[in-house]
Amino acid sequence: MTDPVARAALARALDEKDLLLVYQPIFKLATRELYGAEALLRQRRQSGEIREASVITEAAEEGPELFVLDSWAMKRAYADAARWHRRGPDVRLNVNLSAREFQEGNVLPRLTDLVSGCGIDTKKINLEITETSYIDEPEQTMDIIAELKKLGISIWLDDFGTGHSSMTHLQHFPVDGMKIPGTFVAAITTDERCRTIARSLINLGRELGLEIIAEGVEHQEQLDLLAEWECQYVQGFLLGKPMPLADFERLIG
Ligand code: G
Ligand code: MN
Repeated sequence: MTDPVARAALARALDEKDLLLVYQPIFKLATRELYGAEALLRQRRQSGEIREASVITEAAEEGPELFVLDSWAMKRAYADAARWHRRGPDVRLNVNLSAREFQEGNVLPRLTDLVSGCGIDTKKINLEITETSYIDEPEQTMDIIAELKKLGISIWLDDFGTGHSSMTHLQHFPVDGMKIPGTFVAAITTDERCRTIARSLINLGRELGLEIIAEGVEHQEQLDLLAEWECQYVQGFLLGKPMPLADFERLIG
């Protein structure tokens, strides 16, 4: 871990429990029905202000704290989603998991413990693996993914196409879905190349039989293009911002 200030902030956040999750809704594009929500980590400042937790997550990314942080977020998200499911609505839960979890950190027993501890229906969990780092040890990763899938959990590639080895990941790992990054979606109406890239990614995902969520949808014109390309699911400020748990629970009724 390189930055001592960030590391201290992380230790304090884990200690003082000033972390929280917010939920951003994900919709079926064709019908505008709710599909699910992505759990996103936020930090509550002493002033009460809530902000993105990127300083903390970046600090955690390199050290052992990552596993503590991931476990904290998963435990909280699974407990929340188990409560939604007990009330009836069919809402998917997307949670983020660092690719590093597949190389070290015993993700399998930790995850098994977490899911059995809260009674969530594992078929409603989408694990998003961030694409930003190369997944080393493909064989080990493959075994873990196979076990996770046996538990009923779906595996998604987050920010697909921004990593160094996206196609290799698709080749080796039996993933269930891909997320088209907001950075691509942001330019689909203004940049010809970006439009081609995003449309091709959606076609690629469809031909591989994957589910697809386009992220970062902010404008109606973007939504219209994604609909024309038959992208299944959408997430973004146009449709719903990340919101506190209570607000999301009101949304699902
Ligand atoms: O890559 P990942 O899905 O983990 O990141 C999601 C992040 O993007 C969240 O922190 C969320 O607040 C942010 N976000 C969600 N929707 C939008 C959007 O429509 N526009 C922008 N700029 N950011 C978004
Ligand atoms: Mn994500």
